[in-house]
Amino acid sequence: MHTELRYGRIKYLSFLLLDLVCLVLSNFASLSLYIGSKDISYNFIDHYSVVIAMIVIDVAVTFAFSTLRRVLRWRKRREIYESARHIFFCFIILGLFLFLTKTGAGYSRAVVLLAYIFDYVLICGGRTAWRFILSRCRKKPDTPTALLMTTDRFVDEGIERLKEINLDVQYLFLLKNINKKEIEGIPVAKDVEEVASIICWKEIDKVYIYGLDHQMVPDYLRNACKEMKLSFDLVDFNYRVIDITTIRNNDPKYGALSFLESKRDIPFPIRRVYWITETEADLHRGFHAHKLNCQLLYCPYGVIDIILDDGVNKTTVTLDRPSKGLILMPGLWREMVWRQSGSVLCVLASEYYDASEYIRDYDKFIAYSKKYREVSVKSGEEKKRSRKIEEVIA
Ligand code: T46
Repeated sequence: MHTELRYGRIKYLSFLLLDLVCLVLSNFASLSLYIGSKDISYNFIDHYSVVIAMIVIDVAVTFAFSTLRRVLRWRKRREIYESARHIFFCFIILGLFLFLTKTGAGYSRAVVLLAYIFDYVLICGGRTAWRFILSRCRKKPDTPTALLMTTDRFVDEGIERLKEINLDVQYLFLLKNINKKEIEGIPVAKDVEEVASIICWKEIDKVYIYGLDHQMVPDYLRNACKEMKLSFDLVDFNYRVIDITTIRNNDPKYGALSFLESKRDIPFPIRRVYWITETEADLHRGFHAHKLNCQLLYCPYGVIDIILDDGVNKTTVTLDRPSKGLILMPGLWREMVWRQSGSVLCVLASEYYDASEYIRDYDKFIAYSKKYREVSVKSGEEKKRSRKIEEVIA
């Protein structure tokens, strides 16, 4: 849709002007028909007053019900409905005007009704034609433009990643607003309403969600994209090692305080927290992958190796300090090895416990990960998962 909205508010105004021209033309057409059929003289002073009233009512209804913003969306049936609703409101208000004013008392209701019927046909046809002309005039940009939604922890990485796949990030939206108006010269939307408005009015080809679980995408934004027929892609990583913010006092006897913040450090909703204690050295646990569960692992005491396997490559991350965290997205086989007795493993998880969401058979995992990679895109040196949000939800 937005290909036709690339002209932003200018296009909005051009549609408003088009509406008014259609309205005036319809009015004169209906009046000529009425006078011609009845062969009567007509008070044109009254007529002009009614035309002016119609224009004022039309503009007021347009703004009050955001009619243009609605009708500028793709879906034809929706536009037909929105236009009908708009005309219905105008007709009711004008009816009141005719009923309450002296000018209106002597004015023919038939002319008004006919004018609105003409107007409906004219604006539906006129808008389609104007859209067609605008889309023909549109100059395609060299690099597609994108709005990137992510957390402040992953914003720099996300911008880089999109550059790698030849996308120009024009706007940013961070899950938790950090009161920054821009990052690296890219404006940051302050809330979802602003994002929806950007999607609606600005030159955006795609919306990208970087490093977040799809559940973090607000419904409002999801619906706005859907309505604007804007593709909505998730680009995520398999895992990320993060530094957990840790505060130390000058006096070491006070120890250290580490913290994690939802929507800033944790890119998924937290539904479950669990921890593994009373362990002995060389304990091996895990041997499974998750289909849905996103996790953040950290070891507040001791040393634990996390061996990760994406079906092709294996890597080991050692959690050896409380300030080290490991974000795991679904689709990774893991094995945990306790390197020190008594080491504690803490996990923040995005899902409630559900045994059916685990893959505990390695052969099944290999088959699953192969399927998963089929929806991946080659980006930079490693493969990054990029999925349409509809695929994720399905
Ligand atoms: C993971 C690693 C890091 C529950 O009933 N509820 C729970 O929330 C959990 C986590 C487990 N359980 C039951 C299921 C098993 O009967 O506890 C038993 C042991 O679980 P599991 O063999 O899955 O434990 P680990 O150490 O292999 O894996 C656990 C988590 O299950 C897993 O999600 O990523 O820790």
